[in-house]
Amino acid sequence: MLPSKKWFMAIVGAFCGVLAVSTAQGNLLSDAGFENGIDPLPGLPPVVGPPFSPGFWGAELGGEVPAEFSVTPLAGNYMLYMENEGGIVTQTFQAVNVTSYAGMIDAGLAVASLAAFYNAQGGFAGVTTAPGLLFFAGINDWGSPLGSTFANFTLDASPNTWEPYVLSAPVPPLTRWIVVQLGYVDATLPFGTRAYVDESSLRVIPEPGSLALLAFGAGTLLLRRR
Ligand SMILES: [Ca+2]
Ligand SMILES: [Ca+2]
Ligand SMILES: [Ca+2]
Repeated sequence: MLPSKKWFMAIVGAFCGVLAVSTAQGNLLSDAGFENGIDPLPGLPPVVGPPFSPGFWGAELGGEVPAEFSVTPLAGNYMLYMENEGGIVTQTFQAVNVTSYAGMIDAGLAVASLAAFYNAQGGFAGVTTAPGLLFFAGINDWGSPLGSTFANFTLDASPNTWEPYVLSAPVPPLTRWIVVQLGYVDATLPFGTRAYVDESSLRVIPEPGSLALLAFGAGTLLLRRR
């Protein structure tokens, strides 16, 4: 038997409601647009500790600058730059306390979504960027992550375009801290040149399966109340 129209509308309405709530989750990153104009940024040790310190960016070799080298910030007046630090990946980190999401995380229903825009002066060959998410149970746990996920992508050759990137991963249960990595692969970043990031965000959202379940539950509840 097909569900009635009333049923259908109740489910659709509940789903839209849950979806609206989940997508309205705030950006958990501080200085997400790199508008503080700090150059150079502090190093990584103040961020990853131990203990973790939230609320600011730490960079191996980078800072927040206005337009330069034919690259203009995607938004606002400043953007993050990084330079080859002589290792494998040049990294910029921020530690985020996600304790307020503990219920959803420990139930295995949370997804972390990192988004940012990348750009460079162009002409680099091969994989150029390495965004990442690292998950930790405690404030002193830098050496023992619960899990991590990294991804790579390659920029276009134009300094006039900002390439969007989204990295999503399930948040391991017991996670209380997420360290965000914005990175550039050093092999593709010639010494003395700069590559950029702007408009970053980290959101912790219900995973799609749990959204559907929630919507179904809410829809059922709505019907029962009638
Ligand atoms: Ca900016
Ligand atoms: Ca490095
Ligand atoms: Ca570009």
